[in-house]
Amino acid sequence: MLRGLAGTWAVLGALLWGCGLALLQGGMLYPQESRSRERKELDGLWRFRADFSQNRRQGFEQQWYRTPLRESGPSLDMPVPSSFNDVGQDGRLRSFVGWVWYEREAALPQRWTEDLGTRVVLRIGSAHYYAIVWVNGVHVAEHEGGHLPFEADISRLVQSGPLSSCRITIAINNTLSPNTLPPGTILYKTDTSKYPKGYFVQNTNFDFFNYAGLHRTVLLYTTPTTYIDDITVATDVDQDTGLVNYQIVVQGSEHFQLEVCLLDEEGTVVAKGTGGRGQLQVPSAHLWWPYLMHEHPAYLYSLEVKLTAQTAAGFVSDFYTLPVGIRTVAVTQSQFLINGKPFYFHGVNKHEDADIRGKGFDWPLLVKDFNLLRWLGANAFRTSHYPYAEEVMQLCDRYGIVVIDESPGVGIVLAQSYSNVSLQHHLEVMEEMVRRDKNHPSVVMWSVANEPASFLKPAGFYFKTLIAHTKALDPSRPVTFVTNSNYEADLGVPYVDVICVNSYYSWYHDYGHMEVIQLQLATQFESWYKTYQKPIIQSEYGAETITGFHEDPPLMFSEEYQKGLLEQYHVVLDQKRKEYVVGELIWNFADFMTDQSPQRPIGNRKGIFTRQRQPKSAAFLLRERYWKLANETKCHRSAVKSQCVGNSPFTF
Ligand code: BDP
Repeated sequence: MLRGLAGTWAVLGALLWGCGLALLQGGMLYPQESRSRERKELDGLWRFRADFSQNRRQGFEQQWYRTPLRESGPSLDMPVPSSFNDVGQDGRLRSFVGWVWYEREAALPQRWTEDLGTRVVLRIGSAHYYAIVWVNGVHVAEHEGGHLPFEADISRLVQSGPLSSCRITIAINNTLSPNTLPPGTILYKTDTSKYPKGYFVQNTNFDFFNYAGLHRTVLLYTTPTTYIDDITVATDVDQDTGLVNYQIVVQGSEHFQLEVCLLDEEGTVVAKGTGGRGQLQVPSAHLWWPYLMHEHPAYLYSLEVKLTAQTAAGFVSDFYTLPVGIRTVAVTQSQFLINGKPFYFHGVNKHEDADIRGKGFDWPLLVKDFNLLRWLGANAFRTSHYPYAEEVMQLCDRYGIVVIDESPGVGIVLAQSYSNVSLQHHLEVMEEMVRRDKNHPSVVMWSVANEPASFLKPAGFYFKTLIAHTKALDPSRPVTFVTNSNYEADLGVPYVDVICVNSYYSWYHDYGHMEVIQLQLATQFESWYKTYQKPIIQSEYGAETITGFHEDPPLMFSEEYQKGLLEQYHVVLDQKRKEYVVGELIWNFADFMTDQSPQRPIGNRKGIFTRQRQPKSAAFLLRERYWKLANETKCHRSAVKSQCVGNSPFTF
């Protein structure tokens, strides 16, 4: 892991440019089953207890991890994956801040506990935010940050005695401080005439509910003790030949052989290689194209990796198959290019958010959301404001939905959150994020933050360092952060490749006055472009809308106002996309939960779909627009104008 003075990274970042992922140690491949690997999901009901003690430390004082949770007091049933906040009837749990304890027993197949050539790994997909893990009372892992996976090799523990099961205990703390990502502050209210003794609240500077718990799958998986630890691919295209540069890291032995094989979608071998790094050449390659940009979008090859190693116990093999999309990404002064062709982002910003489960991963919800995205004709989304589940990224690869992959750097507004401690943590989070998502062809850009106070003095150094580091980790993708600062005051934008701007004309400013949108938006684009000559994405715009509220002439909060506001934005976007605007992402895909406040009538209602994923009027407006944009791109690309029949979704 990255340690040392943050200042050195500005220099080091530049030096490492071109080395690619040189700083990452240890892989985080998605756990898959193969001839050499098994997995056992631990989803379902876990035992649960929130530590309501005054200092929230009773669990540590009484060592709740030492014995089964039921022996140290009452516990609840808690579903995993899910946030713990909305499943119960206890209001105190909904807004709980502090340590909660999860526990479950896992039955282990005999081979896992007896075969010393098997490595058993515990993997936690996401725990918000600080997590400590014990297996049978023994500390095995600790992790900071809620949205990225972490692992512990528990082989020695489960293979040291006659065990048929193991007890997994996970303590999670959702407290946010100025140095966490996202940052937050705990405010103690000491006026005893107003608040009881010890009263405190968690303050945050972001606009979504601070759900917590085990949000993604917890699982056990196996590999041989000599195993494929990491694979990195970077693709390029030379004329019509696809180039797949690969690098493989092996752990457990220095005496091994690697064979790689690239298969097309029919299962035909198109290229072969040996060794830990190399280049595969694919003549007449099928490129990975975004949805709606090609008749056969999202073409995925399979990179089959076979490791053979000589160990004391004889020969062992490990197998891992990685989906590979061959594509290039580039940015010019005014364009975003995928495979050398101009790409216009027409899509959404999302949240991981739904009724009852909060931020808990849910397959039906995932499939519904992707069906809606495709119904809408959206070709892209931003993972506002944190990395989403790995299964989401996999579907983006498979469906050709382009992703701006955002870190949890949201709400960086306090001077303290620009300290070296914060910066170091942010650098580490970028490492974890790039390590997890680097091989997804759908990911075309990294976003290191959303709406930071980028006009504050330390912001220049902070973003220069952070962006240089991210580029050093992955030289193949552009890097951005999303700004809402004034173009003259922003100290971070000089370092981005693409300018992403959020604005809420006639919503938070000049509210009720849609007639000012066109002028203000045109001024916004022209000011940024004149200053920087970089492509621009309108990364957020929108209006709060209560489904079923109708007002004509349009009034704020009605469906007509949301549509009207969007239409005003579209007039200017249509002018500027001919010049240097390369995308538009609506805020938001769906209504989502926030903290309670007088501005939020049970959450943020700027969705074009309700929280239950039903369309508001604006969804139909956007659907017509996005399909029109898609048809234009198609016509522009193929120059076969006769194929461009109207705006119908069904002409594509
Ligand atoms: C933007 C934020 C987003 C908010 C949105 C809003 O990036 O997280 O939810 O405003 O106010 O400033 O709806």
